[in-house]
Amino acid sequence: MTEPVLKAKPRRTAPKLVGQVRNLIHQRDGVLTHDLVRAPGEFGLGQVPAKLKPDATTTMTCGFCSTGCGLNIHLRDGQAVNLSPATEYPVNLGMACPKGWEALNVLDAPDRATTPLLRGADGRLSPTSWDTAMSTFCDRMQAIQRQHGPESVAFLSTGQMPTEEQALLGALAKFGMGMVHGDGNTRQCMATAATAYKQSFGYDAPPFTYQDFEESDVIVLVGSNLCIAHPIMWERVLRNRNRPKIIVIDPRSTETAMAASKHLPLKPKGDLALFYAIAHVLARQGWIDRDFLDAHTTGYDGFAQHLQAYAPNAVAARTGIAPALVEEVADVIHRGERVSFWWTMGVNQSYEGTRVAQSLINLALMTGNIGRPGTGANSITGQANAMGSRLFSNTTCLYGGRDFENRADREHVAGVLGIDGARIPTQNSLPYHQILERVRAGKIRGLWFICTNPAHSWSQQADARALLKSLDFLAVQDMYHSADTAALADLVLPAAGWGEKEGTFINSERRLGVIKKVKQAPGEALSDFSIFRLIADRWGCGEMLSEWSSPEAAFEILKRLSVGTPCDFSGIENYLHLDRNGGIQWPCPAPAEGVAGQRRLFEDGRFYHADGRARFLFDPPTDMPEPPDRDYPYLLLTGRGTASQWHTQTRTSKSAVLRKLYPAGVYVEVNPGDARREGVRPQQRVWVASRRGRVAATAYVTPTIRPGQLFMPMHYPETNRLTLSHFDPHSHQPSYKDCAVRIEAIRGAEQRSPQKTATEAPSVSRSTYGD
Ligand SMILES: Nc1nc2c(c(=O)[nH]1)N[C@H]1C(S)=C(S)[C@@H](COP(=O)(O)OP(=O)(O)OC[C@H]3O[C@@H](n4cnc5c(=O)[nH]c(N)nc54)[C@H](O)[C@@H]3O)O[C@H]1N2
Ligand SMILES: Nc1nc2c(c(=O)[nH]1)N[C@H]1C(S)=C(S)[C@@H](COP(=O)(O)OP(=O)(O)OC[C@H]3O[C@@H](n4cnc5c(=O)[nH]c(N)nc54)[C@H](O)[C@@H]3O)O[C@H]1N2
Ligand code: SF4
Ligand SMILES: [Mo]
Repeated sequence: MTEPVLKAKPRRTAPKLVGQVRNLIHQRDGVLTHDLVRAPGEFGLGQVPAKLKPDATTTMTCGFCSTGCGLNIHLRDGQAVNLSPATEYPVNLGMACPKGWEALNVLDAPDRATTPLLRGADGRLSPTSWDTAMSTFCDRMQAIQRQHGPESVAFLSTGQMPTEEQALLGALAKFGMGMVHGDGNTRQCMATAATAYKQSFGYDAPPFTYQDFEESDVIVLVGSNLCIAHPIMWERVLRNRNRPKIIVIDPRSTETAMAASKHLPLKPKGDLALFYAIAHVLARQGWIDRDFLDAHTTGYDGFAQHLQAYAPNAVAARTGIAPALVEEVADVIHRGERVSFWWTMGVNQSYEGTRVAQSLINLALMTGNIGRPGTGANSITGQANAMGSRLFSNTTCLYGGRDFENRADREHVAGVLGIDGARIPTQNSLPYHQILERVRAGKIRGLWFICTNPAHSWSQQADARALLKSLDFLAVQDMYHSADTAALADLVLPAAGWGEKEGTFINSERRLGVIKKVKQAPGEALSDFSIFRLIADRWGCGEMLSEWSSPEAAFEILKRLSVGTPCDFSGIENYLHLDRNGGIQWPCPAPAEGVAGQRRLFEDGRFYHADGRARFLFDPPTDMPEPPDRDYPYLLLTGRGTASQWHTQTRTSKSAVLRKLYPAGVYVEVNPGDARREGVRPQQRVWVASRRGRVAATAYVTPTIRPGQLFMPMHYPETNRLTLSHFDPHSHQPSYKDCAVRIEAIRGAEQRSPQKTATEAPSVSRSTYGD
């Protein structure tokens, strides 16, 4: 875990050269030798480096992706010294990806925020006390509200904090501080799946359990690069003993596509037409489950009518998939006994993503592939606690999937919390992009970002940054003062990260898992939970939130809030209960006895709409708002680059090990034919330009990208300078994976400036804007 020492220095005390040489050759002791000594680790760990031998271990959930692997933390004197994947944890069964292995190391970094930072009259951020930070935060936010009304300040949070912190923030901001608008980075990520499920099933409920990866005989992966984005879920696929047919639907020949039985390299955004065409064949052949449709769904007949226009040959131009291949895939789905459909950002991040997600839900419903082992219409979540934020952050819904605009829901929540119902806003929050539009209109003037880094991750960066800079007050709560958004802030609040605080996460299969404090946060950094409590006290609403005294106390409140909703987890006694069971999936109503370790939803065919039936929802495909044209002839795809990079890289760039596993600077993948035509050689520096900006990148010439398309990973700040801000009309999720660009080789001096190596560039998340 610690960085290997590569060179052993000869002892300076050696008196003579000959002694030094002898020592060099025969040295039996030294830094390196010490580092290599191993010892029985005990606690079932096998051998471990002797100097990291633990005196205790504890298990907690990983803090990066939504897989939610269990990690065994090795402790010495109560502090984490090392970790290894937990063999008994039902999610990962002893496996972890590079990020999990390095999770502790990214906590120690020179750019950790260790004190609050306040922008002074000189325009610079300087350290300040918590006391000043709190009074500044409250005074400035309150002054804006006094002048411009309660709706003039808003917050934007995250799927990467424990549910307890998300929920306390939701109560503080909306019931305490009087904010109406608050959204999160979950909008960039999961809003489409959440909306699709709500409309189709009546509740935001991914139905699967990871065991389904092992039980299917047909696995359809849509817009999901599981091998690098969810490597341990992919490992679960590899454990499947049914020799499953794996069908990958992705414009690129991704790592996952290469490992599939069949890859459909569809034209970007050809999904809706393709899934309607597959459904058309199923309907035409009578390959449907009539009994299931009659008993458990509504709207199939209208859907069947809609499908008539989507014969495979009628949509081939739009999908780029030969009709025979569509027939073949329909046949595979028909023959499969346990067919599961999985999707991730290739679906969610689309201007028509909600309907695409529902076109997959429709396929599962019409073939009766739901509620049985190895089946389902399954959205894979992204961030460690995306599911917690979807249900309990008080952003897109009132706690537990309730509705701000429903009086009974508000009164219920007020009753559970023992607060005055009038404190609960009567309207839903604006979605993220409309909050930014209100900033543009001068109506929102104070913003508070918590655990998200939009100055890198939001689309159309020049515009996004201009909006952030136009604010009267920008507060950023982050682990690292170097985070791109923190660098623009008026006030930076230093936060403890994963491993430095307590709480629970909800993973992709609805499993609640615990995280624990196994390390001291650096300097004066505080857990987000403590920061929210400090703000509550200073704002004057501490009393109202007095029951939220600790994460575990907040967990008790959440249990009460979950009662009466599909995600009822009031049967979970406490953190220890989660710990003993390797996490517990919702629902888990009280009493918990008899609740199985692995569960999927809808086994009884009852969905969450009042009539118990799932809905068929559909619309015709719409046109891409910015298709390639003469000036910008390529379509830019974006997404994850490697298993070792996390989002805006504030965390993963801090690990020397991870830095060796990915390219240091931004690159663009170009098809060999296109490269030839554009005169671009492998590794050459190129300009990639869209209508919104131009960035320099290194060309990776590769046949994994189709002609006419380019791919850039989202982990580099350059990528979102090119993307176009446009959104799904139902979910308001950004469509990050389609905009028109052009590419040209850089000529002259700049071409010769070599790319820095990974180790020379410790932080790629730093902006190169020069602002
Ligand atoms: N290593 C690593 N793992 C991660 C993350 C990370 O940053 N790094 N982030 C986590 C998070 S928050 C998320 S949301 C997930 C994302 O996980 P994924 O969604 O699997 O990752 P992406 O690469 O964004 O997108 C998946 C694929 O969509 C394809 N795609 C683009 N356009 C289309 C289209 O029109 N149709 C179809 N069918 N496919 C298309 C892209 O080519 C890409 O291969 O990963 C999680 N895991
Ligand atoms: N072009 C393009 N853009 C994309 C995507 C894409 O595919 N293409 N994907 C989108 C998706 S799916 C997502 S999820 C977003 C992710 O976008 P972001 O949320 O902006 O990305 P992160 O780098 O995860 O930012 C998290 C921030 O929180 C900080 N942090 C970490 N832990 C803690 C904590 O415990 N407390 C506090 N206070 N701070 C903490 C980190 O240092 C970091 O600055 O990006 C989106 N942007
Ligand atoms: S797969 Fe996800 S949860 Fe598992 S170790 Fe890797 S980052 Fe952590
Ligand atoms: Mo995400």
